[in-house]
Amino acid sequence: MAGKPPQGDPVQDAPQVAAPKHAAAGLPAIGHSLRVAQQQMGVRRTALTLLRVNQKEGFDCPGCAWPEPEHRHKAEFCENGAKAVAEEATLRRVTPDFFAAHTVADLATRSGYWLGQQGRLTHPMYLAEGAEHYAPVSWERAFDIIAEELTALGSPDEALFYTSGRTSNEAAFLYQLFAREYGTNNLPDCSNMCHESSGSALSETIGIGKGSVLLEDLYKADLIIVAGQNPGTNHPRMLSALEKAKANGARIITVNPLPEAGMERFKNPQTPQGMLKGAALTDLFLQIRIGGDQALFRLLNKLILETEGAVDEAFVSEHTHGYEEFAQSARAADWDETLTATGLTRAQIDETLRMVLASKRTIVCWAMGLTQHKHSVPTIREVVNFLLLRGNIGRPGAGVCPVRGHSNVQGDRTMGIFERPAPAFLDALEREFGFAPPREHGYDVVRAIRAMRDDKAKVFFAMGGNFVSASPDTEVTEAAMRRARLTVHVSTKLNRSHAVTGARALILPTLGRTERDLQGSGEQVVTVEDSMGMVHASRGRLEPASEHLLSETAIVCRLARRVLGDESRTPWEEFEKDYATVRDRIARVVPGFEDFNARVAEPGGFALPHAPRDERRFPTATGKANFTAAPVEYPKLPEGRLLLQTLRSHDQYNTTIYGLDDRYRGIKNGRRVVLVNPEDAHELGLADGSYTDLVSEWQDGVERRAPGFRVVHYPTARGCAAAYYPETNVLVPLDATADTSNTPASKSVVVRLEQSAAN
Ligand SMILES: Nc1nc2c(c(=O)[nH]1)N[C@H]1C(S)=C(S)[C@@H](COP(=O)(O)OP(=O)(O)OC[C@H]3O[C@@H](n4cnc5c(=O)[nH]c(N)nc54)[C@H](O)[C@@H]3O)O[C@H]1N2
Ligand SMILES: Nc1nc2c(c(=O)[nH]1)N[C@H]1C(S)=C(S)[C@@H](COP(=O)(O)OP(=O)(O)OC[C@H]3O[C@@H](n4cnc5c(=O)[nH]c(N)nc54)[C@H](O)[C@@H]3O)O[C@H]1N2
Ligand SMILES: [Mo]
Repeated sequence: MAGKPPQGDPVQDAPQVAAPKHAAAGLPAIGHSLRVAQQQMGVRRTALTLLRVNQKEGFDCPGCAWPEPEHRHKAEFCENGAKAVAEEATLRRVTPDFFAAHTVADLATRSGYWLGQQGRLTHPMYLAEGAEHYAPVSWERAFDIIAEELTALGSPDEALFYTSGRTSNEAAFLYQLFAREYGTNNLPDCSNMCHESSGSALSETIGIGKGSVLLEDLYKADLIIVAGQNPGTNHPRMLSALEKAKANGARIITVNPLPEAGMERFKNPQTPQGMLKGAALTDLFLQIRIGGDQALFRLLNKLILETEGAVDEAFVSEHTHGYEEFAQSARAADWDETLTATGLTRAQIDETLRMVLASKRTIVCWAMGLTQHKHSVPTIREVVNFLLLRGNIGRPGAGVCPVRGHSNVQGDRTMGIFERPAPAFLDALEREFGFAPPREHGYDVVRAIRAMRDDKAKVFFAMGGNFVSASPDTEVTEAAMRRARLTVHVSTKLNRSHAVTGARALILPTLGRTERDLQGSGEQVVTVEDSMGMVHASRGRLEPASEHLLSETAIVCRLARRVLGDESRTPWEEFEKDYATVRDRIARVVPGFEDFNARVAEPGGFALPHAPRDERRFPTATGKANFTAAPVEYPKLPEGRLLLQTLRSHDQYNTTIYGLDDRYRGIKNGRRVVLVNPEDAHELGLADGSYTDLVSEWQDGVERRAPGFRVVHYPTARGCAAAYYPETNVLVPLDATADTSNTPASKSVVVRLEQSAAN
């Protein structure tokens, strides 16, 4: 029953294109996921594993951060959740023999797809300085090597501790504790590339960087605006929630440069009715130009201000600050400029306004389409202005809903994975653990890359993720990584970051969510926090992929003991033995986790407090919810250029490529495609099916080129183009980031399309 071996590499990238679909999920989704799962796991394991996803006694799906509904179907089924599980529970293995057969140089020529398809890592592996192959190494020796390099540094700030968002609360808490006891706040994380703009905008305006709605709120809303998000692929379980909201009378506006199948029609695989016909989700589709959202919300705000009785005066006067200045800027919004920025019509905006005014309870959901632009923070602040105006925060059925990506990315932040920790958090650590944590801010992702490039950081340690492929400006990032003395990756699967290394490198293989975690005190559970601030337990059931794996928690504890030695008074050994003792400490350090062990033992877990949601209290500098005013920005393109967004296909999880299809968009068997509006393509002389290079233009004058993309005529907004990440990360300049949040502007890359030399 072993999984089928992967295909050879180079992967044949030969895209075939058909018309895009207008509905998501349904029977094809089930068939598709079962096929992928059985290739990886065989039939029996597929059945056993998929039944445990997101059940109260099971493990948290390692897919997205969408919350679990109260009444779960037998299997809270989701095609892409099933694929995420299959990738982890695969029966394929990457053993020391594999590394003996492949040099690191060879691995660096392979596609990310091929690397990931090789299976689970089984042994700690070490690449010695000057060596061509990774060789097996004992855990003790691995920790010695890390300790040697960390001790040799001129300052703890020359080390970087990256985190990807699958790490459990327990492991994350200990990891940041270790980094700070060692002496640095250099804790960059995937959030820096993801929802950092949401965190920045929300902390400043409502006083907490998290969403203010629970799942029940969606069911109570009159109007849900989904802006810059493709839930059909990236948060498929959200479609069931939207379906239920609609059944309860909600209306839905979708704001997106692309018509995404999931938002058009959802065929719920849990119900017979859904299977056959499905439910239309979107009532109004606003096909916006990339980066036009701030202008759109600004004009809506002006129109609300101009409508008699539309503003919730009582809420504004009691709970907000900065109204006058904001209102002045909103009144200056210009129709013509907005129509240019958004590409929308007057009629569409009038219709939007009617729906907005008809709603007493409005929610705005968003994801990467709003967060990865230069002006993302002011854009999200404008969304907050929009909601504050009509009192849509802190009442049932209303609020802000940034939909997170990685399954525990929100929890990791709550646990202190942050390069700019709040002083109160550090004070609590100091009280609890009796050491003086560093106070100076650390590096985020972009600054970490610069630090390696400039030889200011020399040890790179990653708790999960695939840093070189996920980060912008691939060539710059890879060159920076190669300058490091030591790169270490705690990983489940092989990826490109294992092949682009510092002088020395380590791969530390770890348990996944689906696997049994046995420690001194017995079987352990871990905890996670979803996108709506619900904390619950996750218990793995499968036998670990190899007997040589350590849990992330155990890796941190052993590393900390080895590096910090007797200087640390933290009971690392006890923590490793019994994760409940870690939760006791979290309960004393992180607000909202009081009585953590008891509360997380309850089926379904508990909700973290959220002052704006729970009591309309806004813990900001002014003590109120802050209206903000900023100039309207939107991308302005030079003649003959397009604005490229880099996004996900249906067959990938970030840099993990499940397959070469993007079913809903009608693309098969290839990823090097660029979607272009047919009229733009006509003007630029780009025939459908022709091949082009994408060349990014940025003020530094450096030419960044991604060669050989098949042109697909596609109904995206005018002036816009789309292509997949991570193949296009080479085009995103390191310095092209969002103001304030410093998130790479991966959704607005100015490109010109040049005929490919090869064709
Ligand atoms: N299966 C699967 N699930 C995932 C992931 C995955 O890779 N695969 N990744 C996880 C992670 S880490 C994250 S962060 C989320 C990502 O979830 P999404 O944010 O849905 O992911 P993207 O593919 O980046 O899609 C961005 C969407 O925004 C739209 N968009 C782009 N620019 C603009 C704009 O300027 N304005 C507006 N209004 N819309 C715009 C795009 O057309 C697209 O629909 O998903 C998580 N879940
Ligand atoms: N151009 C462009 N770039 C982007 C984005 C974009 O939209 N466009 N999106 C950005 C976003 S939103 C994000 S979140 C980042 C993602 O950045 P990362 O989180 O760094 O990348 P992933 O691809 O999610 O990481 C995959 C790797 O994680 C490891 N892994 C999986 N599960 C586990 C586990 O349980 N434990 C451990 N230790 N390791 C595990 C596996 O080895 C796998 O190869 O990328 C960002 N980069
Ligand atoms: Mo993300």
